[in-house]
Amino acid sequence: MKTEIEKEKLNAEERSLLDQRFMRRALDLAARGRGLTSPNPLVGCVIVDERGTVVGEGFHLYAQVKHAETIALEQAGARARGATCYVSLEPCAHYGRTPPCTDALIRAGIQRVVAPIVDPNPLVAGRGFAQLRAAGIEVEVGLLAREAERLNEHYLHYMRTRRPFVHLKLACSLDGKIAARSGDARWITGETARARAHELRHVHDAILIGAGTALADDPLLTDRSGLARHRPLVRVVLDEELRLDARSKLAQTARAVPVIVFARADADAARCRALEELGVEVVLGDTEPLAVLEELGRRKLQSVLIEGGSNVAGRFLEASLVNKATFFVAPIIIGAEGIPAVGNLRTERVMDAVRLHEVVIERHGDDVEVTGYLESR
Ligand code: AOF
Ligand code: ZN
Repeated sequence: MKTEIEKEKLNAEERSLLDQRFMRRALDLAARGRGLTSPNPLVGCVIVDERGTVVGEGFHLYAQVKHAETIALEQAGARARGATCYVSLEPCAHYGRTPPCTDALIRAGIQRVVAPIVDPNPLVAGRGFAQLRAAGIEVEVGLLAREAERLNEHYLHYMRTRRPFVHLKLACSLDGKIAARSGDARWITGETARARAHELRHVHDAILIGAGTALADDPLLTDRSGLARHRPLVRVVLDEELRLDARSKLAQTARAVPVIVFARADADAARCRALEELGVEVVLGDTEPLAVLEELGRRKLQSVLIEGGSNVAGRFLEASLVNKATFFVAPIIIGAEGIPAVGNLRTERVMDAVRLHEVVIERHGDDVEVTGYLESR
């Protein structure tokens, strides 16, 4: 026969397994908002009654305005009384586009709130949990925190730094070249890896390239994932000397999908006008990576996908402003005359090289995707 202590331990273990299951569900629900919530976070919510039955579920979509908690509470109705609320981010405590979720949870008679992380939004930042506790609700913070951090890495980084999260993506040969000597880069990787690259574009607010790449490839840089998105993918060109051609695909489509060009203050005024007439926004001034990111942050862009070329990749890496990197490596060898993936980083010793952490490796046909995180500012 089991002792009381053993029984209690078992109950606690069961409870923690259930907690994990429902929190995973909340995170999965939140992820359904991918591409559809920015500038707001991905949030999912599950309400579970005392018998362990799910009585309400919800996730946030920017266009629908309502927060995940409100949607789940509406579904639960009176069954929310005494229930546990699993939510993937600290509930909000402020009046924004909606009234505070904390008030709604308290009013509904929720007994316990389980959430992985604090919302760094200065309007919330711990106040949500504090209000719930003050109302006598049991609050547990920290379950699956790592997963919740990853899920909202763009939003969280932006809220903490007011700069977009930077993800560097490139496709290279086995010997680390992104193009042949002529500049030709079509196509380094196969179709599957390229489709995956569009999925990456889909989850970002902006995409950034250097003028060299813009001139060499004349890319369109649109999100062709085929999935709906809430905000247009803003296309950004780092173009010190304002070399972007008014006939380029980017300039010609600037009225349909925004294009921002960063150039030096002394850039040619006539070229500037020609681009602006096409709807391109030209920002003159500081073109250093940090200044560019701060400017994008002021426009509430929470994430930027850098797609090259070597110069831009090198400058952002050197400034420690890359948060995450994805290299698609194709089984081809271009040779020393090819264009290197990353410009000069002044690496003297191997131990000084930039290293990725928490690396994930995936295979797309014969191509390999290597993704990891970098130490950044
Ligand atoms: C969401 N969805 O499910 C939760 C959010 O402008 P508002 O009123 O929609 O407020 C946005 C803020 O609300 C957001 O930055 C975050 O701090 C908090 N929680 N937001 O969009 C949700 N729970
Ligand atoms: Zn809310």
